[in-house]
Amino acid sequence: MKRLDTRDADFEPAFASLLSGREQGQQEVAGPVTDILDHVRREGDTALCALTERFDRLAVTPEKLAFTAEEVEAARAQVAPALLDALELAAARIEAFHRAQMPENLRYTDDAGMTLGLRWIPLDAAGLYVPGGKAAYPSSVLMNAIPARVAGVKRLAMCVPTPDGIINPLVLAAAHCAGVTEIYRVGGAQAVAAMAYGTNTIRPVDRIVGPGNAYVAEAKRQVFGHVGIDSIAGPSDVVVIADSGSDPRVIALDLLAQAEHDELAQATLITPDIAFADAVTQAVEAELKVLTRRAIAGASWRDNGAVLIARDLHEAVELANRLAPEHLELMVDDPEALLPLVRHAGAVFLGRFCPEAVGDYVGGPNHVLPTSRTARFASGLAVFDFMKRTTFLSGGPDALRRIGPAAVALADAEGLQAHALSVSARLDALAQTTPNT
Ligand code: HSO
Ligand code: ZN
Repeated sequence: MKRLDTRDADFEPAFASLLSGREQGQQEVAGPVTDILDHVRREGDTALCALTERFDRLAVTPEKLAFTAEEVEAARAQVAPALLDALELAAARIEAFHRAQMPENLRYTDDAGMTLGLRWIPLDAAGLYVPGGKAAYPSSVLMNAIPARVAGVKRLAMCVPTPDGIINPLVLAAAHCAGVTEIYRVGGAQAVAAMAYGTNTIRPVDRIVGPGNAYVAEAKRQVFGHVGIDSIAGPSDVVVIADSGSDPRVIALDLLAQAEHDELAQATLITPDIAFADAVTQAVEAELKVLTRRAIAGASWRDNGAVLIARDLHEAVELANRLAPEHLELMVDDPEALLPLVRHAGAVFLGRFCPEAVGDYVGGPNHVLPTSRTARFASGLAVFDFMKRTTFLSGGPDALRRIGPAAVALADAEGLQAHALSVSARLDALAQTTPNT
């Protein structure tokens, strides 16, 4: 854990090195991923089955790639009713928030007489990647699938690896809850290839979303352009701004909630109170003795944790803006007063009773958020990610007379004669007729 104080003479260089450590690193897997993509492109389902046998140790035929409705039902039956209720509550709240953000179409007529607008149109098909193994979060299935449904995407395909044939039943229950019916037991770069290029069994989609390991991330990068992708997720991070009005143990748990995600996760406390910083640091150490994921959380805190002492809460927010965190907690008396000062954060959690973990599961806003300081220019997953805009322009003779000559002038200047003529030929035809103004 790094501890820095803005009053120290060497604060700036130390903070700069903290910032640069939080930019996204890349693993070198481009070559093997290209091979896998080519293999699936050439051989379709045969490649998918062979690669699934190789990487997931699962012998499977093309007919068995998809989960049947019975298999999904059987998985649901294994899940405790209280957990199904929790999924339903989460799903309903996520759906409500995403419905509320649906964008409006635009249409207006300007003073030249042109009617202009844009229409939001859902994608035809989206693909959702769900990791297997330790990173398989049922909550992320909801967070990725529900915005697509709300946006109006007609077809949603989901791929999830089943190493040794094992699937987390809660992942299938979450898919069911989010209305996903097309689910394949395929993972890794081969799943991304199938969704991007299509096979006999898995029809291609238009955009692929969802987190994955380095191979999945690289595969998404390589298919980008052929299909759309979401942002590539780096390690999860949180910045907690807190003062001594909070219980140090509670703040320590907020930091550890991030740290327990993985060793690379970054948890940062910013506080104006040195004694409080000490108390939180002690509480973190105490909790690290008892948490079940203490090995992961401990490594994360040791290697990537930070405590920053600021002069006051305003300076604390300024530091948070420079960190551009994925999550920002404002654990102070008047968080609303700080909110307008926040410029770079994926999601902000206001008040002592609103920890990030609420937003991770049941708040409503998406928990797929910009990592690795990309909150400087990126936003969390939303219905917009499953929609695109088509603009339209409509104008009659009068409008063409008003704005057409400028188009001709610009076309001439660009040396594009057909462009100029396409407008001027119409203007010439209009000149033969009497204007109806
Ligand atoms: N904090 C993670 C989301 C998550 N937490 C899933 C628990 N499950 C990234 O925002
Ligand atoms: Zn989390």
